[in-house]
Amino acid sequence: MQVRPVMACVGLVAGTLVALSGTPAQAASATQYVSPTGTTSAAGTLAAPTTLATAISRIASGGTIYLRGGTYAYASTITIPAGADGTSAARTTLSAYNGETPVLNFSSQSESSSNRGLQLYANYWHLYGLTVSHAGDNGIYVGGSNNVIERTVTSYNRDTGLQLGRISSSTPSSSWPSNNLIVSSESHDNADSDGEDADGFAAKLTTGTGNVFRYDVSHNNIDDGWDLYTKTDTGAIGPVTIEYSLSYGNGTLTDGSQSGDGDRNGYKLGGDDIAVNHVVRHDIAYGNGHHGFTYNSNPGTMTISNNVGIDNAERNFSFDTGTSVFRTNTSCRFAVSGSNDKTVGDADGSNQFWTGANGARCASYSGSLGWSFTSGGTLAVTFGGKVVSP
Ligand SMILES: [Ca+2]
Ligand SMILES: [Ca+2]
Ligand SMILES: [Ca+2]
Repeated sequence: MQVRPVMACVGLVAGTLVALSGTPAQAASATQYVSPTGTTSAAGTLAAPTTLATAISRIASGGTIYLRGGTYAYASTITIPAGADGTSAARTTLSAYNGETPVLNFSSQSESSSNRGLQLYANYWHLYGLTVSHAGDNGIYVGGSNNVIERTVTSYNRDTGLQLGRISSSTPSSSWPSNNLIVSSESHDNADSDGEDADGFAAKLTTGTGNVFRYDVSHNNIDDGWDLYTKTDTGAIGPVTIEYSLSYGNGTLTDGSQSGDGDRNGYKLGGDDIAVNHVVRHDIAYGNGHHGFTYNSNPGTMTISNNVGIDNAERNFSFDTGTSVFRTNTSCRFAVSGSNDKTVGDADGSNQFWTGANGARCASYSGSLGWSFTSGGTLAVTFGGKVVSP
């Protein structure tokens, strides 16, 4: 059992635990259990579960916090603080217990940029199986590095569902969140009242290198499915990889409502004419309200390969400038006329872009869309009931 050197309420002085505030002195714990009816004074065992905030303050580096199923009604942001790090050998885990479904519901928050749901500011954590909904801003905000975010659902938040970005305006670019993996996760129906900011997933504005999205699904958010916006004020973000993922129906919420101010792209890959060499491969953009995949003024050398765009409202692939490399992409239209693709850069004959007719590969992408996560966590997308492997 390890004791973290500095914690919110407990200090270790000359080998003796002392309470620095009203909380009883307690060594960092390897395992904590949390339930919707848990209390701050409980031991955090399965029989006597505690609260999430208390468990976060107690857990040892490399330990595990288990969340029982049910709805947790929170009015205040839950933060996993900077410095409360796991290690590369043993991440600290915050996980749903035994296949149960914990839902962190922040619906009592007002819409405000200071009202995020769960903030992960530490490094080397593993979040697993949580749903975070109805926060006044982002559902999950990741400011730390080397984290794994797995099997999460972020929905009905009043800004982007899951966003990566710096912890504060004084965080140097060398400490922007890096090497995070978001895997087998879903983000949907996130919408701000202005209808222009809430994306499903975003690594934008102030993010470092090595962040990866894999086997993720973003749908029916009011703005974009993914947003990798970067701006001159703060400088280029690091290259992001998005792979084996699905973005559909963005720009229209599940209840059918839309915003005139939403950007409505499946994958929005840039901003402010800044070059960042993102890697976008084996992804599907289906029925989004504007472009499927768009450079959005990124003039860099992106890797755009093995993607499929289907029935997006404007272009399936929209890359007006740059030196991106396009290989084995497929663009199809069945029900939405849209516009011809534009792919400035290195696009060879392996692609089947849409310039008025479907190529042979489109036969695999007709019929209604379905998807599920496999038991192993990969994403299975079907068209007309048949699994596709872009
Ligand atoms: Ca906001
Ligand atoms: Ca927008
Ligand atoms: Ca956006």
